[in-house]
Amino acid sequence: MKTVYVLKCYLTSSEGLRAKGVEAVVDCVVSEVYDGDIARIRELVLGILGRILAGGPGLGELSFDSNESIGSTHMLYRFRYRVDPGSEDYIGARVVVRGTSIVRVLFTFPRRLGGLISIKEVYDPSEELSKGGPRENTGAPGQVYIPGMVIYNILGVPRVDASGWSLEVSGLVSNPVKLSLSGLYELGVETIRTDFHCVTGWSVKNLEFTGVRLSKIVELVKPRESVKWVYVESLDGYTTIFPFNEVTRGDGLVALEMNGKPLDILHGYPARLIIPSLYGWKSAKWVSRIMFTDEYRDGYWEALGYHPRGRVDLEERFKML
Ligand SMILES: Nc1nc2c(c(=O)[nH]1)N[C@H]1C(S)=C(S)[C@@H](COP(=O)(O)O)O[C@H]1N2
Ligand SMILES: [Mo]
Repeated sequence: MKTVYVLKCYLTSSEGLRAKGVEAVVDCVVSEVYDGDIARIRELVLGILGRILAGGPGLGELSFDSNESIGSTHMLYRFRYRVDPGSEDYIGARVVVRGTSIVRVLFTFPRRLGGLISIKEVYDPSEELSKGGPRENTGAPGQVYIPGMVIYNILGVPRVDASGWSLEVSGLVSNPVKLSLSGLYELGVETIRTDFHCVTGWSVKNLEFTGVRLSKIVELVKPRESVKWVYVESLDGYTTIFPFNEVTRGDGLVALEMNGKPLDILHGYPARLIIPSLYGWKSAKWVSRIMFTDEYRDGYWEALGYHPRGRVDLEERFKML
């Protein structure tokens, strides 16, 4: 048996994952050649489990769950590991393949198995983000254009009462605000036409969104010098994060309308983010809170290995470090 080369493992989680029964995620960076032999993936998953579980892997059972492509460059394989084959509890394993390399293996732990984790280190995005300057004219590498947006609601569609809803904008700012729907309109709305790109590989051309520019909201709340990140929370418990400078230089929107009509509930009514330069998971629907902060923390998909920034032009699908 070949020895497993694990570069590093991180411990993480998010509110939304907890709501789905995942208490913690262990995210391991690996660098392994993959020649298409699924046995190699199984061997690797078991090998890493042996390293990260306090007390070793034991005599559990690893079973294949599903796989799919992520863009034209990546594959994602999902497995389950039952520590005790007699129990329903399992550790989920997500294996990220990029071209001919296995680059990441992530493990999701339910609460009852959280005690088995021996990893404590947390991910630091700063090195990763030192790459990549101004926007590249590369288009959307690895994407396929389709006629309309695929609707996602990983945590369900929340019940929304727009009259009671407000968007809190807070954190390290001198003027925190709570904006109602009419309050947002009073700030002044603009209409943009943009392509939209989901990290799984689909894109839609030329969509029309109307809303308040994020740069306008920045002017209003006045973030402190130390702000580096924008952390976003939604009514359904969804969270995401992106660098502050993507907001100040970009064309991001708190969108209230799509094609001249209020957003459909399925597309995030009453308000969602639209950040055209970043993959779609950063464009949180049913947004309820925008927090300016100096500290990085994983949102829902970031905790499952997705990139802290997610720039489309640089094809930042998964974390690399
Ligand atoms: N609250 C919430 N926002 C979300 C998601 C979600 O599941 N819940 N999915 C994200 C992903 S992965 C994508 S690609 C886009 C899809 O937007 P749509 O559902 O309006 O097509 O929404 C993003 N925002
Ligand atoms: Mo997505």
